[in-house]
Amino acid sequence: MSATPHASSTAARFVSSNEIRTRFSRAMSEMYRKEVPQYGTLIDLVADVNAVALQADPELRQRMSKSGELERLDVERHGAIRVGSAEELATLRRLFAVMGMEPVGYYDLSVAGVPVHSTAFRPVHDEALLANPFRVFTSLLRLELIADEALRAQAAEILQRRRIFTPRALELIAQAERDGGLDSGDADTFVQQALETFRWHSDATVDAATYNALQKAHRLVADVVCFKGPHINHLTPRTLDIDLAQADMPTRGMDAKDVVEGPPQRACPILLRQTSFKALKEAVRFTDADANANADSAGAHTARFGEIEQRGVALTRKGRALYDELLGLVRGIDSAGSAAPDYAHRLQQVFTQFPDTHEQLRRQGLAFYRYRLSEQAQAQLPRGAAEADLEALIDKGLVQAEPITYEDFLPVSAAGIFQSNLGGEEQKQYQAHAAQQVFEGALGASVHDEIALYEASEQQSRAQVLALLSGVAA
Ligand code: OOG
Ligand code: NI
Repeated sequence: MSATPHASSTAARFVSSNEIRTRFSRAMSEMYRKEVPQYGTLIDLVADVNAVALQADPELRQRMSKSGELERLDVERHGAIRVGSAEELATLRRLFAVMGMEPVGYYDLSVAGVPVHSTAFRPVHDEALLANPFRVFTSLLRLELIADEALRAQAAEILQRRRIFTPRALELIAQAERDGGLDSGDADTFVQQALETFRWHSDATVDAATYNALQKAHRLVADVVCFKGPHINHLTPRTLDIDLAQADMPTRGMDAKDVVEGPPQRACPILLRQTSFKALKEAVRFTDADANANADSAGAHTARFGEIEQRGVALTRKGRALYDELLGLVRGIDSAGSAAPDYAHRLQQVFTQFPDTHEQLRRQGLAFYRYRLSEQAQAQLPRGAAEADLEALIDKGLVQAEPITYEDFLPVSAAGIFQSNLGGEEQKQYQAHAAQQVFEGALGASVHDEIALYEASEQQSRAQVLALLSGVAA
């Protein structure tokens, strides 16, 4: 792409995509706190838990302060939305691109009885993740999984009619694409306009009968189809102690989901652990509310909740295969999934088979690390003298390996979060089939392979360190 003279003369005035993402996530957080007051309570709880964790572990505080993480500890890590059509998904891709967020990963949730497939829009570069890691887990409804043909056609028709983006948001997306960015004023307008897409509307776009029929097909279908847009359904701050936060939720009046999703508590956290308070029942008004005052036209809908997460080291393909295998073993006991009464205990037991020191995780090629020169090496850089053997350099204390944080999601966990928040007990069964190409066709782009991103990060840091030590790089 060659920049037009116009674009290059205005480029200096553009704010960075990191800045737009930061403004957007802040605005989203404020909106959601107003919409769902219990989410504000969750934020307070997390702040208290994090303060306790930092106080108990001065080393952790120091490490986080040094890396710049402490400052951003209280910015939300992710949110989630669900859309209904290819066109909506493709436009979201363009909207998120303005904020430096690209589709990463493909998640097939039909395997877990949820008729969607998903990706996460997120920053992909290390500096951008550090600047603001905000990402949005985005699901596309799979209408083809609705068995009733007439209902499926009706849902498609309702979705075709709605417009989830404001005209001004669309203009600003096109402008950013054309010029290569937005200036500060336009960025503010963009954030404000983009926010409209994710706002809650208690007025449904359908009558009570239609809502009920779609709800019967799957509660998620009703959630996606019956409203003006893809309301943000949760936001997720980061906690430093998810078990403590989970235990505290009921004491603050929150109905916590039964189990923490993901791996068990460990000395070296891996991947992602998550839990949530269950979605609240909210009043909604159907289009026939007046005409039909005493029917169930003044209804209730369950969709919006609050979640917390704790992230650990990213796993290699080998590590991930071991994780999936062990998780499958625990969930397979009595085919109970996470519903078995002693689930947490069993999880802990089975995961004793997953090495739990960074040394082992790294040497066995189970997890990803970022290599850097140690302070000792920086002080007396032994250039030219180094061997290319990274392990020897680590043993000598010249190179340090830091865990690379997992920035993505887990399909089984995501399904657990969905299920506990749909407000129903019924389990649907779908013929599981991943359809990444279909999803990418709808998206209008391919998704990044998340593991390849971590591989590249690790590889780059390794090459950099070796180059520095052998005097190749300045
Ligand atoms: C998304 C649920 C998945 C996560 O953190 O795994 C998710 C949804 O409920 O729309 O956000
Ligand atoms: Ni989530």
